[in-house]
Amino acid sequence: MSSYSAKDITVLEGLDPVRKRPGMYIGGVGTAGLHHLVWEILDNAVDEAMNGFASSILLTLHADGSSITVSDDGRGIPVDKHRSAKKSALEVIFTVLHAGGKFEHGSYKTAGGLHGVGASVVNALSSELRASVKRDGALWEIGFKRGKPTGPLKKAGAARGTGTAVFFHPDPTIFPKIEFDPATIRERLEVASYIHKGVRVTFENEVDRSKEVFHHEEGLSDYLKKIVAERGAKPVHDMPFAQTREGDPRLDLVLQWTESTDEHVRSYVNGIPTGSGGTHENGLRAGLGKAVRNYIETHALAPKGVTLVAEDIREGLTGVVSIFIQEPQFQGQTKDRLNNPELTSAIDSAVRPALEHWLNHNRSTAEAIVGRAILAARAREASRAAQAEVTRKTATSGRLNLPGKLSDCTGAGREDSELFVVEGDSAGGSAKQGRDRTRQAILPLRGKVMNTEGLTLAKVLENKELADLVTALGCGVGKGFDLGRLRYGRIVILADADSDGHHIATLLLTFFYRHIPQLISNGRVFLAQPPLYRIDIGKETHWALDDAHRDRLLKQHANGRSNPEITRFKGLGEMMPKVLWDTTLNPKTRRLLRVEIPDQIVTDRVINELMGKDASARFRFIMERAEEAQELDV
Ligand code: 28G
Repeated sequence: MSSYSAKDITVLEGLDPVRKRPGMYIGGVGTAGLHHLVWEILDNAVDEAMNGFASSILLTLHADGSSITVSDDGRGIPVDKHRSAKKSALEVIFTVLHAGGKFEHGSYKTAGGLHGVGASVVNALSSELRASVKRDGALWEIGFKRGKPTGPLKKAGAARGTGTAVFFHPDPTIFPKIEFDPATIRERLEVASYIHKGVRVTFENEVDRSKEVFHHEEGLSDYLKKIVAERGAKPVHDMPFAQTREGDPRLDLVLQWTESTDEHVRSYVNGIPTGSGGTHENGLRAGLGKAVRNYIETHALAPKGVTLVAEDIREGLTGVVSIFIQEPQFQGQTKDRLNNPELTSAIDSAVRPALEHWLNHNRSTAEAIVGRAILAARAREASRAAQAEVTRKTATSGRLNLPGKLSDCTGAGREDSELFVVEGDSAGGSAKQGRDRTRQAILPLRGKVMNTEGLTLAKVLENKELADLVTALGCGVGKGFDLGRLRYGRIVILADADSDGHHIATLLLTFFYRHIPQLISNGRVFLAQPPLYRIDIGKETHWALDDAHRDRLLKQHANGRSNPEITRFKGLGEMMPKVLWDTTLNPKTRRLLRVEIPDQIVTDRVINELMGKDASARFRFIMERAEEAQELDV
């Protein structure tokens, strides 16, 4: 028996473990896991560009919406035979799992934690994958099915230039739903073109036959311009602060203060968005705060009568920070928060002196920034006084202040209680009679809900329906939001199953998303699913959510003896309270959809773009994203 150490076993492995436990490698087999496959292949192409060997990357989403080709014009994966193995380097890269081994020394991996094992993981989880390489004047090809080669590496002809192309189709026996999201892919490609300046990144979408090229010579500075313009924010100084630092951590940072009242800094680690921040963002905030404070102190600019808090200094701040590190540790449910403790002080001490130096050399800009912070502090003090006044009024009049049309629940603690926001009085009536009054409250909306996209909070609250909703919720809005004061555990939107109902649901969701996003991110907003059809077959009754569901039920339950009787509900209002309870309200039998925001930036853009367009497209967008929560038993 030959002797080998444990190290040899763990370094090289076949792909069976990947197929057995895909979640260990890509986080799960849902939508996020599916897209992880794309990022892994894309990252390899980006690495080749980052190391200076490729200048163009092309990603094609094929017409089926479920297969992808990525190509780059880099050196091409080596095709020569491995010394020890009988396989080519190319085949090794796609069939051997490099478990935890440091793959390529001296160059950063862009992937979050896979260390270049990406290609083999994608191959293992693909029903089909084809790799082709142009190198040394020839085109080389090899194909795989579920990670196993379907034949040897073959020379397929002559070729000019060099590069790698990878086609793959995820395995339907592993992924329950294989449908790539063009908006998500597009966003990732665009961001890559900013983070890796000069690289030409093309997105070819064969589903809608569109094509976009992303190419930015100025990198993050171009990205910042775009974000500032997109948000309609007015800068308070012309030249943004820009800092680049090579080494470990490699840092790329741009900052600009604007008149906007919120703070908007996007962060990336090894090209991966960290939407929930983490230690790098903490370091940035610390360094930035100290730099501005030092400047204020050195130049005796401290205001009288107010004290600046950290948030005042960052109000209106818009920026992008991209770092590259060797061993990123991601945490959180969606793995979008960085948790490398050493990064906080590393970023802090890199940013502070550079920003302080910049402030001291751009005195008028520095004064504009300080002036902006002082203004923020004064506004904060003024609004706190106003808020205190409102709170006092609410406290003295107590529940009398609740909207008259709210049918509140009578018992149950907050976590067990639910607020159903219902369109129209007659639907509200059915819901009021059908509900469990101890734990379910009903708020009927009478007038039309307004489209709040792009409106200020003050304008929004002029709308009676939304103002009533805010009062019923109790948690406040905008900066005055306080989850602790929320009066219900869940907020459920109950709208008709038709296109008008979808429209209203979308308007309500836009309001939540833009003005009380914390309710969504805390997982408290849901969509009820009232049936659209009642189907009676013999003694059995079934409920269908939509046309497709109706057709499926008819097929499933057709028995040849009795003719199915189908009733289409015109609206919730004509549903008997008992029926509404059985199908939609009863926690034991209903199914709620939890509204989620998997990707803040993509959601932001799509809501913004779709708000001017037809409601059904918007509703589809939201439903597609809500679907994943269907399994949750709520
Ligand atoms: C199109 C989709 C994704 C890639 C390359 C190029 C090389 C490479 C890739 O080598 C193996 C291990 C360390 C050298 C490297 C070519 C050196 C010389 C490469 C990609 C060999 C990996 N010539 N391009 N891998 N290394 N593009 N795009 O995957 O020792 S992967």
